[in-house]
Amino acid sequence: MTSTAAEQAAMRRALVLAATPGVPLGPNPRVGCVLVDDDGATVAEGYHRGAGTPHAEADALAQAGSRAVGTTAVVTLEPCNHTGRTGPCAQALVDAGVRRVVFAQADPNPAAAGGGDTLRAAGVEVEGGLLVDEARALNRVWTFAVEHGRPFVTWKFATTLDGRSAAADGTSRWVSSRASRLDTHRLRALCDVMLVGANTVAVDDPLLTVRDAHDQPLAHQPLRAVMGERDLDPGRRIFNGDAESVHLRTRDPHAALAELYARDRQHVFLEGGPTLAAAFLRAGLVDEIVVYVAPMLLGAGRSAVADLGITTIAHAFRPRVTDITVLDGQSDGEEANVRLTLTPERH
Ligand code: AOF
Ligand code: ZN
Repeated sequence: MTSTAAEQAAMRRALVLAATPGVPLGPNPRVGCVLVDDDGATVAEGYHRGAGTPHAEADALAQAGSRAVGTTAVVTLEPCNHTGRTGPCAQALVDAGVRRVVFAQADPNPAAAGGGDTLRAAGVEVEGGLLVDEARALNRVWTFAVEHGRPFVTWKFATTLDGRSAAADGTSRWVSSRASRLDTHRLRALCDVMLVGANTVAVDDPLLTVRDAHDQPLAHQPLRAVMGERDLDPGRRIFNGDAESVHLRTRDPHAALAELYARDRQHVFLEGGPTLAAAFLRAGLVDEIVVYVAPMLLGAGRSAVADLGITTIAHAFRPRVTDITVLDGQSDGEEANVRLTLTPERH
């Protein structure tokens, strides 16, 4: 049996519930659940409000009470099968007398997967895959991190028209416009790690906290991570201020990401200099690129990225453009910048 029109409508509603604004970013996916009766009428709705709080199914079941008996649970993620921070949802649905379960995305988390089988074994009708693309997009970063066992990496940089990120004397502060810098803070707020190289910390001494992202609630500051073997002065700004920080004493991008994933981190915002960017690109560990292009020429100075070992045009790294946005600088008396978002082709 395939899903009914009422179940499809309920899934759309569950996706909206899952995306309820204000849910703090954390290690858990966003999940929504709607219980519908045989006539397709909504009995209860629920959604997950972040790690440690009830799962979407448990939230909906609590609203429904005894009215859950005989209903269909429409949920954006396969009900979990494990006792993690909370109990297993598959068993809770069985215990509540739910007759049928329709989910979108199969749970990629090996610790929690298998809820569909548990439900079937208990005699519940189960169907997966309804609006799966929408559900995966909703938890794009979580899905990637769980499937790859490492955080998703966004590399951000600002550049002049001629590919420079700093002038010959090292000055780089105002390559991009104020609008670009505000936009960067907004993107930083969506990540859970800000990563730079030890050289950047030694030379530029960035604070790396999220400021000016006031259009959205900031439940927590991303972790500030610095990577590299060289010793650093504990007085550097990254080790101070109102956010956690860590020094990863490795030059290997794989090792750094493994350490961050072990700390439950899923989205790294790579803001390091050209050397760190090149190391991640060479390792195939850049999953998204955000670049701010400023209408400025330097003709000399630091390149935005270090040597990638490419000597002929046929070997050029050619990411695909997924978005082009003009950031208007006019109100600040500045020229407009262009933000490009790109994704590497995967073979
Ligand atoms: C959620 N919310 O509504 C559902 C989840 O640590 P726990 O116990 O919260 O379990 C987290 C895992 O449970 C998560 O990675 C996912 O695999 C599964 N389902 N998680 O946070 C929910 N249904
Ligand atoms: Zn669950």
